[in-house]
Amino acid sequence: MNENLRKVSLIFLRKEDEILLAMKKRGFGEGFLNGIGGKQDPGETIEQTAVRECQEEIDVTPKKLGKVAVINFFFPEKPEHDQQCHVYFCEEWDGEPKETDEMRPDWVKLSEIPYEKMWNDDIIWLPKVLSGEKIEADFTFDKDDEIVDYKVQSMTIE
Ligand code: 8OG
Repeated sequence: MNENLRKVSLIFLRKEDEILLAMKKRGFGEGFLNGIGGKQDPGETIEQTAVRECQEEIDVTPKKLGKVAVINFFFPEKPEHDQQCHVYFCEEWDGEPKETDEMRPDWVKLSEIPYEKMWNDDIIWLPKVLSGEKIEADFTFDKDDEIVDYKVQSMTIE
């Protein structure tokens, strides 16, 4: 695991055959549908980041998180975007997902996930974790955010 990368969190709420995706209204990934998350603040564990971001972005407090992936994103031409994303599924939470200035959440059927509206790496790894696999992955992007190289393997840590 690369300990030097900035860490970000990503949570997908799940219920029955649906997953919560949200349209990012501003910032990195604007316009994409995604789970809920963001950058780790100093002094936080990455799980604390995951909970705080969920509270801030959709007004929901996760009660239990299950880590399903750790993904390193590399942008050799924009190294300031390099980050390590810790991905969680959550099936128990307090509150109802609400739209905020950052995110517009919506429940989506697992069989109808609109990968064309998501980051272009998601179609490679998200189906694997949705089918129960835990993974570690590296993705490298070019200056136009196209994937130039990637590796996905079963999670060996945690
Ligand atoms: O705080 P900030 O807006 O930078 O957070 C970015 C969010 O986007 C964070 O939850 C991590 C997530 N994210 C990336 N890259 C990718 C990606 O390639 N796929 C998905 N699904 N999420 C990503 O930073």
